[in-house]
Amino acid sequence: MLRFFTAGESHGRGIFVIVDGFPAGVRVDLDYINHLLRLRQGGYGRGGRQKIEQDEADILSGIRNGVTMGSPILIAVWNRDVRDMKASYVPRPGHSDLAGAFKYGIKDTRFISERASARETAGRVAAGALCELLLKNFGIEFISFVVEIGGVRANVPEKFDYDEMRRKIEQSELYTPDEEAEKKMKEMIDLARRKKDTLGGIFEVRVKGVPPGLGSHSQWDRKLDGKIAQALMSIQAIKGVEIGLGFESARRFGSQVHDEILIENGKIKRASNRAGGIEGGMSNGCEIVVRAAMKPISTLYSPLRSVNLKDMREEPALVDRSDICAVPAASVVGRSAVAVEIAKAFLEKFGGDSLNEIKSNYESFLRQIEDPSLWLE
Ligand code: EPS
Repeated sequence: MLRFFTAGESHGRGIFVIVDGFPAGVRVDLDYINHLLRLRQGGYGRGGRQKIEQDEADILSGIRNGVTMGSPILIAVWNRDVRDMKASYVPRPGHSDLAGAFKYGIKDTRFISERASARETAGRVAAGALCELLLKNFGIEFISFVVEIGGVRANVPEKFDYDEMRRKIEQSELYTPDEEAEKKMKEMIDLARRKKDTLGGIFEVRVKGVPPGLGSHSQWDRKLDGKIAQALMSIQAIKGVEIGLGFESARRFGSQVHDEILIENGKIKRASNRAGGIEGGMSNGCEIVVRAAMKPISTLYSPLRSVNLKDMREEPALVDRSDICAVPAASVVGRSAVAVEIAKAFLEKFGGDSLNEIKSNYESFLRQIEDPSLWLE
């Protein structure tokens, strides 16, 4: 079973991730991991912290001669801004501060926020990058981009070439393919900065090359859409997830929602992909399309009303260095979260201890699905 855990605090020594159950024999491209880590740090609207940090994966175990060993992989992303943050007693509305203070009976909210900080997502991106490297061996590719910031929507083509799209997104300061929308989004972020406010938005993750049959219809906790939703909802500041048409499917007739099944050159095809690649909790062979909504960052330079937990008097919330908008960064984290879930489901279906074993299981499954004469009747 593939799983991962992170450890570390925002201003502690670093962020650490242990990836356990990762198969042996996968070549690890460190530049690929570091590229995604640096993408996570970027995006217009990020705060001062990212000028200090230069996130890089320091692989401490599980890899020999550039190849995974099948043993736990420990990766450290060392922090540069290491310091003992001064105590803070005034919780920020929207942050973990007050809920954590109640939960632990602690007035100094740093005990909570140091761990709750989205800096932790550096570990998730390292884990996701490893999973992407595994899945590349099977032609599975990931991409993510920003589709909305502060109410400004990007125009995104339904179908696109992943390499071309990746180039476009990585050239954009907001990781969005629509240049016109990008200008307006930047204006909204500038406005938020002037107003000492923050902004959220929506990102999309797509996955191509996923074979049908990942996940399961048979039990609630094995459904692929449920697992992806949980992984995305667990990312700091994410408030909503949709798959395929998502909420829009609730507004349409069934005939405008479901994807017709056709036969083309003897092969099964779908007329559309409104389901976003998942039906009945299983991948159906179409591209996976997922979106997540991020709320605005909760540290405001013009703070909201709050209460000082030391003297129990009203006082404006803590003002700390923060981001105006971190939706581009969240799009990279979301992509990683989806990569981990697809890798887990992939290994559950084709699992083995080594890449070669997984390959032979995968190829035998492909032979089966391509030849319906082999199916039970
Ligand atoms: C983050 C680092 C943090 C914040 C952000 C994410 O750095 P600092 O707190 O030192 O400015 O920029 O964390 C939050 C938004 C939060 O609410 O905690 C990072 O590396 O992603």
